[in-house]
Amino acid sequence: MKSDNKPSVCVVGLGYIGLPTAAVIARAGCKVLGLDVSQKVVDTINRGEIHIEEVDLDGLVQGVVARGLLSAAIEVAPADVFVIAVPTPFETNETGDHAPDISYVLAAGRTIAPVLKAGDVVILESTSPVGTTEKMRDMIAEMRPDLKIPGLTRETPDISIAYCPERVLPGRILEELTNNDRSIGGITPRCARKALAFYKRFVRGECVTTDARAAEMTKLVENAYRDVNIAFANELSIVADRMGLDVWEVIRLANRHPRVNILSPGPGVGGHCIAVDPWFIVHSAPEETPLIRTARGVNDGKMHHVIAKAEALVEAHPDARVACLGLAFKANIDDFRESPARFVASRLARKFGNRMSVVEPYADELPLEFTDSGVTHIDVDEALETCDILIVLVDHDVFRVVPLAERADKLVYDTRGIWPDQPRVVREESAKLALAAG
Ligand code: SAJ
Repeated sequence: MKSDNKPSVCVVGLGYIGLPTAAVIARAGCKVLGLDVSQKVVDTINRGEIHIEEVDLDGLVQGVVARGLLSAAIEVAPADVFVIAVPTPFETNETGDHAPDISYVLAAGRTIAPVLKAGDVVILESTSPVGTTEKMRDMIAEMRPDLKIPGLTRETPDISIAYCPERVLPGRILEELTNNDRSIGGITPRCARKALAFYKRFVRGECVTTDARAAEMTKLVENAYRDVNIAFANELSIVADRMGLDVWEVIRLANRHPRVNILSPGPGVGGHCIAVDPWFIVHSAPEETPLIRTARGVNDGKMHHVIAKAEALVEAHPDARVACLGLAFKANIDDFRESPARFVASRLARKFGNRMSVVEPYADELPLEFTDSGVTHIDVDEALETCDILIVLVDHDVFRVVPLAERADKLVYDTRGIWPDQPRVVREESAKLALAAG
């Protein structure tokens, strides 16, 4: 370690988590090398620019690159601390089983193993199935028989290995990286202590130490908790529709109970975490997870439910122009990956392309699947002027603030409940009546 006591850091993977993490560590004064497999990403960052959208990240990266604290490369170099933030996707096989793919984590381990030296700390941040940190440890042990490895030696190990998941919300990453509490799971208690000392340099939230397996499970549990609770809200929305009730009103009232906090229904659950991580638990304990598995099914099923309902509505109004509001996976962000809104809109586009438009203020152009569909990309003003049916798929603030006067005469299918005062709103069974009347 250098004399100023600030460790040099290597962050492996410069994506949605890795790049902000690298920038925040650099801001704390550590010299950071970011590794990425893409030369384009490396060049962009070395110019002080960024390849992802995140609030305030551009200015921060520009600053730390200009001060020489952050640089990017393809090739690994020695460092005191290694932080691995690579993707852990899942694969769906023919039987519908979702198996986690930890090959990127293991590849990252293989990349850094040759440059590890005594005193180094290796931290895995990627969301991972329980046992992944130990697998990475075993691989490093195999490649570096010269090093004493934690959990595999009776002596003081040469290196420390820990699992420390991030807990950040896209759109608030920089703030949450610094302020949220963190679980720090060491392969041994000593590893946890070493990792904690590192996080204390840039995390203001509380850092709670535990073992690696508990920390891995904690991360999965947090997202499964949310998935199950959103599934409850989504199921309620379908039940309420069938009974001719306004689900938003019911939830608002129920949430006045001091111990009830129902989440919001929507067109399904998107993003790269909440719809993915529960499968990691199901895969590890298939017999013991009927609730978590069912919740996934309910949330995915909600997308198809919304498609069917929107199709019925549009088909019943053959002369109407239709606008789908939003493609992002949630409000006020420009992330369209794994988005239920995008899935619903693209399905509708296949059927109604020529009389359909999409409003997505966070996109410069529509995604590829809309090419040749006939769908036009318009702004909210044009949608209000030219469309008769509005299908609200994302609760962007720019949609939320549209006053009643500008939409009172529209037929609205509001999957996010952003316009409680809307008179001509389409509900489940009552939809048929509204359609008949409309
Ligand atoms: N959603 C609903 N109803 C709700 C809340 C969310 O339908 O009441 C939908 C959203 O529209 C979106 C999806 O769920 O499609 C997920 O959105 P989100 O904002 O709940 O979560 P993410 O995926 O952006 O981030 C989550 C966070 N986890 C938790 O809140 C437990 C974040 O803290 C994690 O760091 C992140 O996953 C991750 O990386 O794991």
